[in-house]
Amino acid sequence: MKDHTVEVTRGSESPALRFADRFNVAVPFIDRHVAEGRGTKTAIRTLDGEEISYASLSDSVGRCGNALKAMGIEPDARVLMMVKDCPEFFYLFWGAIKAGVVPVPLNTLLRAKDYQYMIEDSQAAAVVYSPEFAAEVEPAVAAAAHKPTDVLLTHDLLERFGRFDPDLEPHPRTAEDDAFWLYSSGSTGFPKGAIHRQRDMVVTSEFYGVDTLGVREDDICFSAAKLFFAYGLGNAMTFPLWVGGTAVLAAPRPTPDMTFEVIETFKPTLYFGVPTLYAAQLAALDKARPDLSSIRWCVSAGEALPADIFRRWKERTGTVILDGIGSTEALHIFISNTPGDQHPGTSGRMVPCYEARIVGEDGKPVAEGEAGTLHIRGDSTARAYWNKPEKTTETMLAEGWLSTGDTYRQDDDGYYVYEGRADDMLKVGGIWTSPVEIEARLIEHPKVLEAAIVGRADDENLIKPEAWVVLKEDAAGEDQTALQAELHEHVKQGLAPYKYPRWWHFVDELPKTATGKIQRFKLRVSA
Ligand code: 3UK
Repeated sequence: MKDHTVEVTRGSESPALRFADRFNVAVPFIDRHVAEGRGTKTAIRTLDGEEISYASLSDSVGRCGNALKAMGIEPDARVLMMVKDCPEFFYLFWGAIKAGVVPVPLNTLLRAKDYQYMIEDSQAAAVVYSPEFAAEVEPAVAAAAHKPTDVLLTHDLLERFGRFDPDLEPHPRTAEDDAFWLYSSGSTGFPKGAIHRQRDMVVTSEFYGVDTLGVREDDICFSAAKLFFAYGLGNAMTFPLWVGGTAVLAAPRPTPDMTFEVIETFKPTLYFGVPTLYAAQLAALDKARPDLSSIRWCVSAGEALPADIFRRWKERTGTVILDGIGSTEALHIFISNTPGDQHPGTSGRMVPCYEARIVGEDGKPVAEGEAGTLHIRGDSTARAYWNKPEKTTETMLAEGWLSTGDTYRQDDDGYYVYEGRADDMLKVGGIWTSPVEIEARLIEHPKVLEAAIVGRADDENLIKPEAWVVLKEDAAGEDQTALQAELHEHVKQGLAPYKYPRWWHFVDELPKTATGKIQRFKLRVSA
């Protein structure tokens, strides 16, 4: 087989991939299109009016890889990316991979102390960021005990481009070698770097992208979920690049107005959102009448899509939302509704190439129809968490199984039904939120003695943080409305903006176990 190629065999039952012995994944995703005659085709369009062809993309990727090499960044070293959705994200991500460097896209909504942790944990060789995030990135770099060799803005990296050759020999890799990391939040609130291999993006693009969703060369993909999120990375980067389609990138925060404007302007054929946004868009559709007719399929992931939103969306727009569950560790969606088979209120069925089992507390498969923890197996799952051997053992099980930490059951027709998280983490707007982290921030306030955060469903049936607060004695008599405003501001100042509690309760004490652990499940039921 020719170097850096992959063969796809689609039998009647088990589609299979075969990789060349020497395989750098930047070649089939980027360079292949020029070789296949797609050089002049548009790979990326942006809200700012940029149009990037496949030939230009391939050149910029090569230049960027050469720039990293010239900076002295060695193969296997990590480059942290706090980069907004823009073409430079593609150049840096793929340039790094082509040069054998490991890109690590980070959530751009985080705060300095989160970035400091990630700089130290990853021992990053370089940090590249968009100017919009300077106020959080710069103090993080200054405070970090580990000093990256290079810290630079995306446009500084670009300025260096002119000086570099677009031709870059792909660093020799195999399909099994590491390619990139994505940080995922854990129940302690400490992020864990999930290590993904060269083959993983090929697996998700073929089996979810092409096989399940039906992505094709004439598709225009728009993802409201940003590229730093494994969901957005697949939707707006790997899927269109795999088939030679077009990605539409928009940096601003995804609101109903922004997403409707992008859809009307760029006429995407595939649209990817999260349940919270679909709910907000539905509310906005009471007044606005955007033309959404370009869309062939809508996709939802990140948290469960309430059946009611599915129905109202279909009624209003005439398009169908395909809900599917994915994770950072699996890279993309592994159980899904499909164009030919939708069951609202369920996550659907297995994506080809993945297997699932539902196990009880004893680790053994439950009886048919019973709920338990979902384990999955497939070729795109992260091989380990960086530097977290215990978390790796807990999550990446024997024989390739991955524990999702989600509680699932199969209904009578075999569709997978989501029943919630096994632990206390909450998903807010599709993003993992640790109750412990919000509690810790609340406790920093001089008037707060103790705090507990639980998830509570709002009117749209979407989860938001709810706070139970025990005040210090001298604050106990104060006006609760004023206190609430003060604490709200305090949380918003210290944490990513989506993490503030939407409901507040001031109580005399919190329910605790004998060993002093807060019993959050008791607060969840008493709301
Ligand atoms: C939850 C869902 C019910 C579930 C993701 C698509 O969300 C993604 O990755 P994360 O690592 O979170 C994973 C966890 O989120 N979840 C995701 N989708 C659904 N729960 N229904 C759903 N449809 O708890 C899961 O374990 O942030 C989603 C593609 C790639 C992704 N990384």
